[in-house]
Amino acid sequence: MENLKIDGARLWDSLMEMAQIGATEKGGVNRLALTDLDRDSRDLFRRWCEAAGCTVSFDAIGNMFARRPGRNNNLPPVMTGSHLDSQPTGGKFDGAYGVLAGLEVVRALNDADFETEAPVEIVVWTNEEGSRFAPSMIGSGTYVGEFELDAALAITDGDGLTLGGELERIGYNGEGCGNRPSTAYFEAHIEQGPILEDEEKTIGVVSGAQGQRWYEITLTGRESHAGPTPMAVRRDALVGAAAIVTAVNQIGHEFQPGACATVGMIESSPNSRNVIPGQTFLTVDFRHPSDDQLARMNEALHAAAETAAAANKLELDFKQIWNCPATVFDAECVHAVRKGAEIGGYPHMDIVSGAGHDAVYMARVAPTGMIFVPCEDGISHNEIENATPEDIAAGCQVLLHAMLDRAGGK
Ligand code: HGY
Ligand code: MN
Ligand code: MN
Repeated sequence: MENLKIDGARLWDSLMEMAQIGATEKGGVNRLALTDLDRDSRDLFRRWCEAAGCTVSFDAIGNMFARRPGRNNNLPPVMTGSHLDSQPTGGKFDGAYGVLAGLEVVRALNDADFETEAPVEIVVWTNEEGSRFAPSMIGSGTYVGEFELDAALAITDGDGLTLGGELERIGYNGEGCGNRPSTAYFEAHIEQGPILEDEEKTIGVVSGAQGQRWYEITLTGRESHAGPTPMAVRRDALVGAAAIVTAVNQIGHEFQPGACATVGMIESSPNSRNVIPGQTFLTVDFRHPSDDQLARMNEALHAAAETAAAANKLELDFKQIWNCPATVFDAECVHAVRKGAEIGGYPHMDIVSGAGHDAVYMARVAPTGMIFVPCEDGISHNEIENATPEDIAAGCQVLLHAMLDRAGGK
């Protein structure tokens, strides 16, 4: 079993071919969830899986499952996967790597005519990024019961299109959704941060992921003329939003070590240069390895928003739209990943994921582990995101070992 080898060149070629779908000028991808490009990437993945002898199905939230039979198909499958949707200015590797590493494992097992004891499944999770439809990880979250299916299907994008309607439009609305027993779930992913590169490690043995909370804040003041309206009587919604943006950054620094705090989106209306903004909308993304600290950051944000609204005579609508607590992965799966790195002779280290992943939700219903590989300068969610063929291959080799450790066979 330990002599089985993945084909790094084949994996790299598949990644580069997948990256053509939604390719951007700067070398990244723009493949938002449930767009025609997402459909095209799913179609390509499906063709490749069927050519590799898998049967492909998809559930009511569009999660795809490519199944390779084992010797005993009554056993729950060993699953691996990630996502094909990207950020609007995303990279070639975020998500697609985990999906295509899973396909490469299947291709390598086929080459070796190796029959696993338990069946193997590769998963493509719907809307992991949470960019077009918020929050993140809706496909895996619905699969494990964190989100109610009808509520998830009713989520709308910025143009008012529903997730369910878009799923039907691209033809990936299947039947049923719910976690089936799984022997184990592994996900390969680029680290999306600088630690592995700084520490000169090839493999990150991921022990878990930090917690995260998402907010939507709307401030309503009064539009009025930028000229005749005296400063003292203004109700300027953008001044209030600016105070909150500053407060978010201060909270991020205050709750070190560990906190991350980001205002990713801000909209101001009517957005005309000589009209005092009457309404602003902003999003906040908080992260921390400790749920207690996240709760305290939440209180600090609430207080800062109230103060900013009062100081500018604004109405405040403050919504926490998502709370995903910190996750610890299954010790046996973490050990299987570490063992895989040792078998491959790859320098490795334990690491906690700064990003959210579908593995975070799968950890609620199955023994789960993750494998990280470095990305150049730790940059991700950016079109210049890059990784080396050698690291990409190493992570996939470790994935193969870890999956076989759980799936058995010969
Ligand atoms: O936001 C995240 O951590 C992930 O990239 N969706
Ligand atoms: Mn990802
Ligand atoms: Mn991402």
